[in-house]
Amino acid sequence: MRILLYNPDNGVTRNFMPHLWMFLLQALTPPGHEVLLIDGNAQPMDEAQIAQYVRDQNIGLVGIGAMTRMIAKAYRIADAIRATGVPVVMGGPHVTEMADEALGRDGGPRHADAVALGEADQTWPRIVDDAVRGELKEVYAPVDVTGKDSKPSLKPYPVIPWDKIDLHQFNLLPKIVHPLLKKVGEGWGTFRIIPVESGRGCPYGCEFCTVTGFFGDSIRFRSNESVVNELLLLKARGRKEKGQMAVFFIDDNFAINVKRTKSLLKDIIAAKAQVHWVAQISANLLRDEELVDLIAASGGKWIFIGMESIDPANLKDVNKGFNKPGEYAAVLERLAQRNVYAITSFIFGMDNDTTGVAERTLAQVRTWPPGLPIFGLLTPLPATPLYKRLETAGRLTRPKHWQEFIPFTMAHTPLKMTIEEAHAEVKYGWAEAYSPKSVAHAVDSLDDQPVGYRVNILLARLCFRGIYFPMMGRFAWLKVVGENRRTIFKLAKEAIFGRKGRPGKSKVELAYKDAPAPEVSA
Ligand code: B12
Ligand code: SF4
Repeated sequence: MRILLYNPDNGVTRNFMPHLWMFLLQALTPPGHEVLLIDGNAQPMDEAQIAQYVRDQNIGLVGIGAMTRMIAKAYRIADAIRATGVPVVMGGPHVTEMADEALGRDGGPRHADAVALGEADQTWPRIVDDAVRGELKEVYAPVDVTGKDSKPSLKPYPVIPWDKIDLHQFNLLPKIVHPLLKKVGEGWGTFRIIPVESGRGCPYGCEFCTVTGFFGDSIRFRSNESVVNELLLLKARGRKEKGQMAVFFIDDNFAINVKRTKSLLKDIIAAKAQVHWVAQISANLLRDEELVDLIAASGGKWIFIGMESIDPANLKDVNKGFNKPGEYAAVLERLAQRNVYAITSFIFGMDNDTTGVAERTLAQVRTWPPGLPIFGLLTPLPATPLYKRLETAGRLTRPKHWQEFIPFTMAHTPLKMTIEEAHAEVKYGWAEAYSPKSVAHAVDSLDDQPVGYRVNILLARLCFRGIYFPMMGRFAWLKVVGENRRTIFKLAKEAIFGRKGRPGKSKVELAYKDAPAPEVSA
């Protein structure tokens, strides 16, 4: 049977990396089937086009996965496919919580023939077998033989054949920057970020987060060997294609078990499996100097930190009191000393936020090492404790906000400002943090660093801008380049003609001088 796995586009901007679930389910598909993948972010298709594709390719089963914010698009696509007579199975965090909605059991229209609840590693082969026999059930739940909810172990973990998968749709480099990058160094033909998981689960239970409910609070890890082998495969492919192959460890909290993370990072270094990587780690776990040394030595470049707020009262409200705003600066300095920088994520519209929260936050951000601040609005995702609290308090203004997804728009009333004021705060945050002046400031603050680091922060800033300000088309990119031309020309000049004086080696490079460096340094 030919199976299509489809992930809808997010409707705002191009995703910077493919979705792991598609490659994972492809690897877990029983032999004898052909699995095709379409990521709507890389290959946009409307309902008519996808229906035509399904007919032309003689597809027998379609699997669709989506987060809450893409679910309306996912349902429209599913409806178009089902109209061709091909069955659709849906999975992922949204339909796990809202299975009745997908199956039309809540009084609304039906969008899916079957729904896979939770982690589908073990149920997917069953779904495929049932589809072949034409006996799809409505609901597939991961349960053990006694019927109890069971979470798949990540040992063993399937080999995802990254050396063979067609990745051309995921090259992140716009052609316009190729001349500049060629000057930066060898190996800049392509730049891809590949999702890799080393573990699942987070016990922290922040009020707005789906993860603790979805993956459970029992943390599961892959073996170090399995992760290292995956990195070696990716590294070999990057080298073969003379391109950059970076990794996003998509674990919700990559250092949730610090001892195990250190052991993994040491094994990566020992196996010379370093690639440049990004991971999500909560600030409280970054107090450990040895961990941060190992992050840098194993190729860690960017750490995503869910700071959420600089106000302890807000953090306590959302059950994230383990975040201590007083230590944010020290954490970021500790990383920056090792040339590791942070993606700092903030949420506005929290219950203790008042107008001016964006400027108050930015005033702190400006005193930190340069990074990539991002701003969002508190969003009640289905089945989270936050959703239940706001529903009980009668504060939801759009209880089914996902049915009409509007980017950066609140679905409940904040306590100390209006919805419009909260929207204005997010807009201000993005506009200020990514203004040409702020971009130039971030690049200049790395004046003592090699040009590669400075180009790195420039490109990252320009790309991240696109999370809020749509930058899909060529014109939008040209406009951004035009606005930042001074900084771009300055760096281009530096890359071509060089600069006086070379910065010395950082403390970490000296400490780990015997550790092999990542293949190509950014
Ligand atoms: C990586 C990631 C991203 C990436 C993008 C996605 C990508 N390209 O991978 C980035 C960093 C861009 C991102 C951004 C956002 N993310 Co995000 N992200 C994740 C993260 C950390 C990992 C996803 C992953 O690969 N997991 C591992 C795979 C194996 O798990 P999985 O995707 O759930 O798939 C399994 C099952 O769900 C199931 N399954 C999934 N799909 C399908 C389909 C079929 C047919 C079947 C049978 C089964 C199935 O089988 C898989 C194997 O068991 C998750 C949290 C998490 N741990 O999952 C959050 C998560 C998915 N993100 C979330 C959110 C809210 C966001 C943002 C909206 C945040 C924000 N406020 O801006 C943005 C929006 C992104 C966008 N622009 O569209 C929420 C979604 C909650 C929800 N109800 O939708 C999650 C769960 C985190 C959370 N805090 O709650 N995210
Ligand atoms: S630490 Fe992150 S993954 Fe864990 S519950 Fe909180 S927001 Fe979710």
